[in-house]
Amino acid sequence: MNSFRISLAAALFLCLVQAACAGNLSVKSGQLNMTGNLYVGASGNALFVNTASGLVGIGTTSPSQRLDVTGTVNAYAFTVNGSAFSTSQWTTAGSNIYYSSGNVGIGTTNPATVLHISGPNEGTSTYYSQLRVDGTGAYPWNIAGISLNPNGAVQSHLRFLENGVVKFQIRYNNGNTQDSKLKFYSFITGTDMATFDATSGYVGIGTTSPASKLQVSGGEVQVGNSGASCTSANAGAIRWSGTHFYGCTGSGWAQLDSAVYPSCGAIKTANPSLSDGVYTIYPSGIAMQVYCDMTTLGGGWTLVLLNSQYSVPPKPTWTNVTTGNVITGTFGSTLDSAFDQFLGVAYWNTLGTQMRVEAGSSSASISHRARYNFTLNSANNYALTMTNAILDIGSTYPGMATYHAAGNYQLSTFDADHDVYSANCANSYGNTAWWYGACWDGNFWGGGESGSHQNKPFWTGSSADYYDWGAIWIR
Ligand SMILES: [Ca+2]
Repeated sequence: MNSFRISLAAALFLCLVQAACAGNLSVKSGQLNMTGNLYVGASGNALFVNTASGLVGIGTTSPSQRLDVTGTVNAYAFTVNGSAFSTSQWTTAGSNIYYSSGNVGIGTTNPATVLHISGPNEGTSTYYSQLRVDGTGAYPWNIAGISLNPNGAVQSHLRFLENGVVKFQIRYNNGNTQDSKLKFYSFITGTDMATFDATSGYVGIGTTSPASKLQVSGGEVQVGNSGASCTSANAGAIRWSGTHFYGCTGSGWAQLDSAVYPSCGAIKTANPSLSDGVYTIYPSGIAMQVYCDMTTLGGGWTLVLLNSQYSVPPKPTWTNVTTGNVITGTFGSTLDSAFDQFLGVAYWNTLGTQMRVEAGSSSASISHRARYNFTLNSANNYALTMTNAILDIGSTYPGMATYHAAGNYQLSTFDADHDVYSANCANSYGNTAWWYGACWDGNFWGGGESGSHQNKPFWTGSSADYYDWGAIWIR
């Protein structure tokens, strides 16, 4: 079959005038007939008709469909087999579209839920992969929100997953149980960890049935300190500050717990205006009554040893002299002729770093007073170290420092001989406890009840330098 590549007008002219195409193109009964292909346009593709196959091309001379258009088609409408043409699975309903026969994936080809978003939807770390809901227009339409609306009054929830595994859930109602509670459920522990009762407004932590505005079960409530002032606005607030609880009364912070101080010095620091007397301290966490000198040399002195009655001195066992508080007589606020005391040496280092040693005819009439920095070495049977001497009253230093501490002698009791004497010095001196060497020079228990020495505190030596009253303090 021959083909012509001419313009339509030229073909018609040739046929009509020269009958040159009589075999391929003819006009019969007003109808133009062509047996070859039709090429229109300079390139022959403005319109192409393959008369053998019936395929029509626009913009192409190689149509593969009944109508093949290389370019854009503009039309009012298309129909397919008589129905409106559509390539979308979305269905149009008025101005709405919907899809109800499967899941929709955004960023995933395998949506696991009705709507499944995967990947960085904004492509930046600012937005991560998140569902964003904007509110537009004026109030109330500018409110952005997400509504969870289960079928009936059953559970609705937000779930938090880790690599596809559910870890945590915030849910309203519990499965099909309509309890009107918002619960914070952990899939890790399998429990509801916190509950907000939407009916009562009560909040429970560790309980799903809070009986108060806030109930915490199975654990502690820990509070801190913001430093806020206490006013009527925050009356009832509780805080922990330093080592104590405080409650806001509306006008100030009041301490709620009883004071717990390790020493008279700590009490003095917290309460500078207190006077001398008996106080309770907690040198090892256990309550212990001691006498505190709150005035001398700035106050804050804990009495650890007193010989004021020289009749029946304390005779502590080793256990008592280390962790006890041995008292003879009547302990109280009177320091003269009332009681003798030997507070356990295990506490001495916790009471302070300075030792004050003094002796005289009474607490009001001191003849000697010396101060030292001191330590007791518990690993060496509480051997005594006294340094940095300060003489406040008198002109001599106590034998306690010049002999017993200087010799680094250990503490001995009648049942624990740590002295350097062949026998036990404590047995020789009324079963009293002291840092005996062989045996003493300035022993605050004197001869004990042995009768060979005064049963009084000796400042130095063992002959004449004794007094009716002697005390050791620590700050
Ligand atoms: Ca001995």
